[in-house]
Amino acid sequence: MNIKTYLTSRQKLIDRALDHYLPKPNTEPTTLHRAMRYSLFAGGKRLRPILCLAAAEACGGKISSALPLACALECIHTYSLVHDDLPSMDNDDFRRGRPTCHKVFGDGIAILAGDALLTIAFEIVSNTRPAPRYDMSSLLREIAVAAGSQRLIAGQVADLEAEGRDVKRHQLRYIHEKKTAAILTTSVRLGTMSANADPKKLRAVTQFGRGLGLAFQVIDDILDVTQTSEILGKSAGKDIAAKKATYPAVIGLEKSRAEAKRLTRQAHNALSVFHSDAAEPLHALANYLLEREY
Ligand code: GRG
Repeated sequence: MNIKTYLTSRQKLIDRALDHYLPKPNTEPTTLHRAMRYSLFAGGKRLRPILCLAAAEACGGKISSALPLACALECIHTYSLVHDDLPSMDNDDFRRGRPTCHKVFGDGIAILAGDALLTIAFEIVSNTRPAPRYDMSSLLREIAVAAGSQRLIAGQVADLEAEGRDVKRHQLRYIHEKKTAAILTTSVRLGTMSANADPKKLRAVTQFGRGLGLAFQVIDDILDVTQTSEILGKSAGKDIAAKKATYPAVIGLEKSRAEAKRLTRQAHNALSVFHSDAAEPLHALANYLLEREY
């Protein structure tokens, strides 16, 4: 399969659906809706929703059943970026190739746009028609737990608290699991749940998501030191400047690359329960993420 063509067609599908779910820019309060759309349609890779759809595909599900869940994941991810960029967090001026939300709309509106993106995610999930094995409350719980105080936010807390400290490898793994791998794992799990897959397949994609999510963050850490801001579309070299806990800082660049490859191999292996054709997009996505340049 041609992964570039696949990604472009999925991105278009997701963007159309997001445009449908988001209030129009002229809906009151217009500043808020413009700020939400500014960050959401700033050209993100749409990885989490694409993974959600690919997992649904691997389990023989319908794209249309997974689409609301995929959109909800992108809203939660974008909210986390908007809040992460705030002066009181990572204080970033540049994201997805343009000035950050608070730079354009001010801190107050950026905070509220993030809040509204998080909230609308749950409204969008309510458009899903659940499959027999996984009812609405299990879908809501899945997404709430992943975004909540013991996963995404726990990762952000640990990340903030680790700044400037001497961080051990197991602490770094904890941050990556919570901050990055949890949402990526939930992305493939929700796609799988939308396809009414059996518990064996759900366990397999959970393992896949963990390996892929951890590899993704190791690569993200590597790119921060090896790429330019222009290519990344966000400020490069910030991790070192902010004395962030990263893989290259803790184990060095070469060992970090080897670790990303090992985790990606683990992710591939987790998919052995699937028919190889059905899981081809998931395999291709894992390879693409390992080789990515931004
Ligand atoms: C503020 C609650 C809260 C959480 C913040 C997601 C996060 C936690 C912080 C963002 C900073 C960061 C480096 C997080 C790790 C996840 C990550 C690598 C995000 C970037 O994801 P991409 O590369 O971005 O998929 P695009 O813009 O392409 O969607």
